[in-house]
Amino acid sequence: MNKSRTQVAIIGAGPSGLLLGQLLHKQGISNVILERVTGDYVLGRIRAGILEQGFVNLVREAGVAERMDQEGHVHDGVELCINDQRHRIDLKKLTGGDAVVCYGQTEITLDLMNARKASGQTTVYEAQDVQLHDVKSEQPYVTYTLEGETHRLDCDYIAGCDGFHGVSRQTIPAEVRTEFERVYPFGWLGLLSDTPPVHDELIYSKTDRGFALASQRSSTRSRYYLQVPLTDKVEDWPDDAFWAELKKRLPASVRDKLVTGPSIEKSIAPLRSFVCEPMQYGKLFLVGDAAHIVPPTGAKGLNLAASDVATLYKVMTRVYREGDKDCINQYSDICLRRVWHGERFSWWMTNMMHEYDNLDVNGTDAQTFQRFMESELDYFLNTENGQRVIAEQYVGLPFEDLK
Ligand code: RFL
Ligand code: PHB
Repeated sequence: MNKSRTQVAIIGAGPSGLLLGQLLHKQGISNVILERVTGDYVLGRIRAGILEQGFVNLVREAGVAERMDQEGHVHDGVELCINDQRHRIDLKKLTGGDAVVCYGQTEITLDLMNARKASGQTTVYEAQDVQLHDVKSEQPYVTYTLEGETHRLDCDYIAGCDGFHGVSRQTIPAEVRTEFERVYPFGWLGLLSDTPPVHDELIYSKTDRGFALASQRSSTRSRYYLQVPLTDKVEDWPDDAFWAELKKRLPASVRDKLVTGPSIEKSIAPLRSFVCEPMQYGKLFLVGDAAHIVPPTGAKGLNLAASDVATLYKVMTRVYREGDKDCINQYSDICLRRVWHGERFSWWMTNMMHEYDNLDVNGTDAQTFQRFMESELDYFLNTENGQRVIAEQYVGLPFEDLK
């Protein structure tokens, strides 16, 4: 058995694991990342595009912001379009100066990977059968297999940054965990293409045919989504069919500006709200998608991961700098407070913006539910107070400090 030691073992080299690793490294806290797949595979997953200010600040603190600051686009506003009626939420004006940055998760991940390589820290890609041991004891450790050989990594703490399907959450005994879940009766079909975006800001569009989102990665790369039934497969949606349906769901005033082209990536993501409580058990901390999932409608997933990272980074810094281990107990409560705000906002946005067919929704028949949502939209889009509530949450609530 090959043995090694580090202060913090990080499971998963997604944005949570890589950002945490970089921040800890800056504080002189050693860490090793164990990742199940290859770096290229991680970079091939097309996901988030919208970063809150809190996320941006954290990337700057990690010293990895150069390209994001150069190439990211600041968006001062966002559009919600309801049956062809466009409403622009002026994020900057309504929040007193906040905005969001459009810069893809793929690019952030690449920047973090490069910074980690340059700093000489260890990342083990293709680590198989990762298992967490003795997480309730003073000597936790992780085992894994690499190229057929078993390895043991001893550590002080373990950060479970291994996403929704990872092993870390399962390590917390079922009787200690409470899981909250809502699975939605539809998915999002996403398409990435090297075509100029149809509009300079994001458009979330609700129509009788279903929801659509016009997003982007740069002035030459677009990302679009369509609400689709869960039974649909990517093969059911050749590019031409995607573009034709998207056109029908975009507001008439931008529809004709849509530039189409071959897809670079196309995939269907199911929509889910999920929270695991608590987020800490002994020496194990759950971070990001390992502990919680939101439907993408509010653009909150990656941003909630960032607030967990910020909290764990502060906890670890205090533990190693000041020897104060009591602050560990604050981790779960601080994270969960912000997580539930993000969960509620994403659930609410999803309810308001999607078509629910004839399914029974939250115990209400679809027709009645539809009226409730129309009334919500009428109030929140046509009053300044309502728009401010959306704006404040879209740009992200503040990060909470340790006591
Ligand atoms: P990740 O990105 O899932 O990374 C987890 C990593 O752990 C590895 N892993 C393991 N490693 C070792 N051993 C094991 N047993 C392992 N099991 C898993 C995995 O290979 C992976 O590399 O979680 P992380 O780092 O917490 O990051 C979370 C974000 O990826 C996620 O919240 C966002 O992408 C969600 N999301 C969005 N978030 C936003 O803030 N803004 C957005 O605009 C936004 N758009 C989206 C999204 C997610 C989407 N999909 C496909 C789910 C749009 C979409 C379509
Ligand atoms: C994206 O660009 O991928 C994106 C943007 C906003 C969302 C979800 C996804 O709400």
